[in-house]
Amino acid sequence: MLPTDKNARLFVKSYFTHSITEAIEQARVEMGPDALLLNTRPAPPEGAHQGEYEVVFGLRPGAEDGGARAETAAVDPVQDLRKQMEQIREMVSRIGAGPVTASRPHSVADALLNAGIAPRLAAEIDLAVQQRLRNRSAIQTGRIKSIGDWDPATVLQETESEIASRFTVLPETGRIVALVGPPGSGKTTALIKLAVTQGLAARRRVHLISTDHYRIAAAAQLETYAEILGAPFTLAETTTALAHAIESAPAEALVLIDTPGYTAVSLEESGGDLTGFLRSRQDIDTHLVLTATTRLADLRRVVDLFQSCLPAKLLFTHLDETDSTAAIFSEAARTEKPLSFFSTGQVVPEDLEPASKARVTQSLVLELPQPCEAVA
Ligand SMILES: Nc1nc2c(ncn2[C@@H]2O[C@H](COP(=O)(O)OP(=O)(O)OP(=O)(O)O)[C@@H](O)[C@H]2O)c(=O)[nH]1
Ligand SMILES: [Mg+2]
Repeated sequence: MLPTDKNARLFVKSYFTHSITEAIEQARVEMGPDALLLNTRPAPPEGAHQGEYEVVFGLRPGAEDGGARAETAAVDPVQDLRKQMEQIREMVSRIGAGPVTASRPHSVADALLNAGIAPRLAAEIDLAVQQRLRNRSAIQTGRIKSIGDWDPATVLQETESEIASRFTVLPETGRIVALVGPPGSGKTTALIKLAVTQGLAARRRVHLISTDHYRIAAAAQLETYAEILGAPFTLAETTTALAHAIESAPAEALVLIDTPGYTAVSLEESGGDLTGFLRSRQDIDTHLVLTATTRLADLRRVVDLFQSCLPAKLLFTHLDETDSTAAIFSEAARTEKPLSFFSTGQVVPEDLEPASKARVTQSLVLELPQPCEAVA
């Protein structure tokens, strides 16, 4: 027997699943085609081990047998059901009789999940988009329109606005900048690009510092660039030398600090001094350099690892190698750190652009397959 919500006069049951589509399939099998989808929300902590979503379904008493009993009831069952649906209005949508396929998203959340956005974030955006549509219909018509009645363009527009509201961009640098990040993420290349675009192109003096004394070639790479740019270069082997190099740069100069690529192991073994230094120097604008092609779970791990440096911003590279901005958006939203610059290739200095909301949201919205079906 299903639990009953006496006020709504519905049997109510929550499904904890990894996708809303999965919950709909389960509810159709267990509760039959008359089950009503009442609500979706991120699963509370006690249910989260079963799935990221709590999807709530309701079933009118007597409808468990597929509605056969409802047709013979004394009260007009259709009218009764309509009344209840009016009461809970926009939250209620009926599960269609057609087959549910995994490739056909049934909610904004499913579409965002398909696009690669973190599950909890996708569910939160879904709820926020529903709220936006409720507000919109209340303002426009004085009544709340069922969410399934909205045209796809409006749903898409509200989804894009909601995505844009969940992250920030700050495409600028402080006077003293450090780039940190995992090996090969593009720190040195981005540093040179910044030296040109933020320094020399703005007729500003630039001072380059490398702290990568572990690999001769790494420091030599930066030193060569410094020579080409006509900028002073210092190899700082200790944090004391680093502090001295920063202090000895001219007061108006843009100081750019390159760091070694750290893994979890090397960061623990040899990165402690540098991370402690960066943490203690709030006047240093530290950007965490990340590859846009990294799998979301790995990206999250790297971001958490480099939290020891207290980075102020995220700088993404390799945007030329992926059409997806889902990982960029997911981490920018999760960490609430602004996006600073995007590296879009190997060419110095051209392949660097200021981070923009449009670049992130437009790619994401393009990935939403059938927004018209998103809130069916
Ligand atoms: N396609 C592409 N390649 C890039 C981008 N940024 C950097 N690269 C390339 O990636 C490689 C590594 O770049 P580096 O700047 O040396 O990376 P790093 O983070 O300094 O590397 P380590 O110092 O070894 O940790 C080089 O071949 C770069 O040309 C980018 O945005 N797109
Ligand atoms: Mg490097």
